[in-house]
Amino acid sequence: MAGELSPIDRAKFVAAKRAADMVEDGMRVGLGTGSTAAWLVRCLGEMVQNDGLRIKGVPTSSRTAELAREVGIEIQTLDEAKWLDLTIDGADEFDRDLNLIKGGGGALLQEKIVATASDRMVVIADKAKEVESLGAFPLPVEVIPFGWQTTQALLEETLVAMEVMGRKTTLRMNGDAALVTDEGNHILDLHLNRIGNVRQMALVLNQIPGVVENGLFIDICDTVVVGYGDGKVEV
Ligand code: ABF
Repeated sequence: MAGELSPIDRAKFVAAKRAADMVEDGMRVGLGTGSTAAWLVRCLGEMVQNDGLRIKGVPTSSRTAELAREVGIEIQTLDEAKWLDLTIDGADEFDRDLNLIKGGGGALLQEKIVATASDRMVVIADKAKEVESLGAFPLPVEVIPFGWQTTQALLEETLVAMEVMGRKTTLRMNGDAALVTDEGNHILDLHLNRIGNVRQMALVLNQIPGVVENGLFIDICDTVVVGYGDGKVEV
C-alpha cells in the first residue's frame, strides 16, 4: 500500500499504521476525517480483508463513510454503536497538553461527538502539526446558516471584548462558496494567530447564539501518534 511515498505522506502513513495496530478484534472504532485518517481507514481495511480483523467503524463524515465501505469495513451509526472503544482521527494542530485544533476539513461537529463518545481518542499526525501554542491554524467555528453573518458579527464583538481581535484577527468564510458541512451548516475561520487561553476560548465561542461547535478539542485526546518523513513514529 505504501510503496513510494513523499516524506509527508510517509509521515502520515506510519502514524496511521501504528494507530491501526492499537485496534483490537471486536472493537467499535471511530474513524476520523482527513488525509491522515484516510491512511488509517486503508490500513484497517487491509487488516479486515487480510487478517480477518472484526471491527465496526463509526465514520465522522460522509467522505470517511465512503472510503470505509470501499475498503470493506463494516460501518454503523453512532446511535447504533452507542459508545466507542477507540476513536482515531487527524488534527490540524496539537500542543503539549494534547489539546487540538481540528475541523479544517469541515467535519469538526461529528468528529467532536464521536471522539467524546469514546473510551479513548488517539490522534495521528505528522510532526508539523505540533505547536507551542494553538492558533496559527485558522480555528474553524461551525454556525447554522440562519443569520450566519450576524453570528459572525457577534463573534467579532466577543473576540474584541476578549482583546483577541486587536491582534489583526480576521474572520472569514471559506472563500466565496461558504464551506457547508454534512449537517448543512457553515464554517467560519477565525485567524487568531495565537490563542492564549484555549479553555476559555472554547467555552466562550459556544455561548454565542448561532454557533454550533468549534474546532478546539480540549481534554479529549489521550494520545498523539506522531509520524516523521523518514518513517520514524513517536507515541
Ligand atoms: C480532520 O482532518 C480534521 O479535524 C482536521 O482538520 C484534518 C486534518 O487533515 P489532514 O490529516 O489531512 O492533515 O481530522
